[in-house]
Amino acid sequence: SSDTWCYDSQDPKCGPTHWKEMAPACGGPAQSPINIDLHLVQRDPTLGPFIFQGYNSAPASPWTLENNGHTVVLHVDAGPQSLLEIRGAGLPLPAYRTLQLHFHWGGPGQAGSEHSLDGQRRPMEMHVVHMNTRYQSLGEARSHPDGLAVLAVQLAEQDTDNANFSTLVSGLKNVSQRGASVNLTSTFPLASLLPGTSSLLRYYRYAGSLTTPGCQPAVVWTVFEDPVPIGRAQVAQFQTVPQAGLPGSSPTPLRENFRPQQPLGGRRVLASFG
Ligand code: 1SD
Ligand code: ZN
Repeated sequence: SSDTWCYDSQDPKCGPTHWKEMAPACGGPAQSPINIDLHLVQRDPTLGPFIFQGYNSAPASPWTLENNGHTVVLHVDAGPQSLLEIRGAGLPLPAYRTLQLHFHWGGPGQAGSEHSLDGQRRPMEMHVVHMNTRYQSLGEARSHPDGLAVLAVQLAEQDTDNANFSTLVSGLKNVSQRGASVNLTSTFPLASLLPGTSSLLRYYRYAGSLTTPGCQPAVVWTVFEDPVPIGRAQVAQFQTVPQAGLPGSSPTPLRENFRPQQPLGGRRVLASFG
């Protein structure tokens, strides 16, 4: 694809302040990401536990990792027969099918999460993207406020590697071109990348948008309270993934691929606990 947008706020043409010129919704209401001010969140006792379907088993064949020039995407969707779904947790009916997960990160010594809790940014954030099963396509889902559900997981840096990310991180060296994709060398359950799947999992909930153009206000956001650890060296591996480079030019690393935080406006952020 030939996307015309970028994350570089210094760029006179493609940076986040220009996104609304290409995609008007980026300048509209209910945008993401946001800071979650813990003093302003409201406990909602109707926000029950998630039901994770298929998250505890490894898939029959390995998933595919892709460099799309803006992030690395792990495609986990096996089509309408997919057994990966989420429901419950106050999500609109009937259920949401898991499509892909991808990451946002910073640069050396710089936090790259999109959401923050009381202003605390983390080194990385993982998004697990789901589509409401009542819609036939991603395009259709993007035009409805209940079209997508994204689970946002804060990744916290630790000294030692998190073995649950090893397969994915070792795939990064094989997606060194924009558009490159590779099958991972082994399988693992999606639950191994989450802060948990128990009924005690704490989360925040608000209505927002895609954090990339077209920025459609189509996302039921879940931000988990607990981070998942990732190794310092693993974070550094993400920061070596090359960005969209023109053939023949030396590629620059893809870094700081997070959108600036957006105004909350009149929105409420709900908490499943408290
Ligand atoms: O940035 C992603 C984008 O790549 C795509 O996955 C989209 C869903 O169609 O979601 C956004 S995000 O809001 O999850 N960052
Ligand atoms: Zn994202």
